[in-house]
Amino acid sequence: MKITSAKYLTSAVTRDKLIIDEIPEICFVGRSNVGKSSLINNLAGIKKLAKTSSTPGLTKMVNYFNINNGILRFVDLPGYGFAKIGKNQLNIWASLMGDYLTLSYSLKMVFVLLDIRHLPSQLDKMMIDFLIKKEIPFTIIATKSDKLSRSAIHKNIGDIAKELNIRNEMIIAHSSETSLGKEKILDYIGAIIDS
Ligand SMILES: Nc1nc2c(ncn2[C@@H]2O[C@H](COP(=O)(O)OP(=O)(O)OP(=O)(O)O)[C@@H](O)[C@H]2O)c(=O)[nH]1
Ligand SMILES: [Mg+2]
Repeated sequence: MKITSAKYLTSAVTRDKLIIDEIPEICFVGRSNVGKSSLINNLAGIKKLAKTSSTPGLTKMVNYFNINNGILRFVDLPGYGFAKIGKNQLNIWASLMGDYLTLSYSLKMVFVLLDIRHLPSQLDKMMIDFLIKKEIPFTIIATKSDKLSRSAIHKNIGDIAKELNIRNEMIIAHSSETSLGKEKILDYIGAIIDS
């Protein structure tokens, strides 16, 4: 698919502010700093649509973006594994995330982002287990692929797949710097919302 327009819609910090309607949603999860907001900007072709930062923990809310005049929404979820947040904040994060993932019935796909240079962490695995348990469809996006050579990309995808017990084809390599994988992800999203 082609993204012809992308606009920030709104943010939710509490459960009652979540959007519950029939518009298809694609959401992006992963640890802080993994590149969720950068991926959204890269797919939309707009540099500052979602705020990015080299300081982890920037996205604290559920941020909604209207794609192609309302036929689809992208949802940027707050990152996990940010060391500096307290237990209280962690609980708030977990309950907002749980509410979003269980209440959004028009959620079509969760993109779970992993840094291609590292094996999935305990928190990544917990997130994936949660999605499997709730039968929420997900696909892995291996981010920051510009940091590796082509052969290393291939090798690391194999290692991540093995660690998660999934097929290599369930992982898409991406780079927000070079746009590697961008068209593949957009075509994939197109197929998801058409089906
Ligand atoms: N080299 C490279 N850097 C990237 C890529 N994607 C993101 N980054 C950098 O990684 C940092 C974090 O990116 P964000 O997109 O803000 O990450 P996030 O997952 O939204 O982080 P939180 O909002 O804190 O959860 C920024 O400094 C980005 O420039 C990529 O594909 N390649
Ligand atoms: Mg972000």
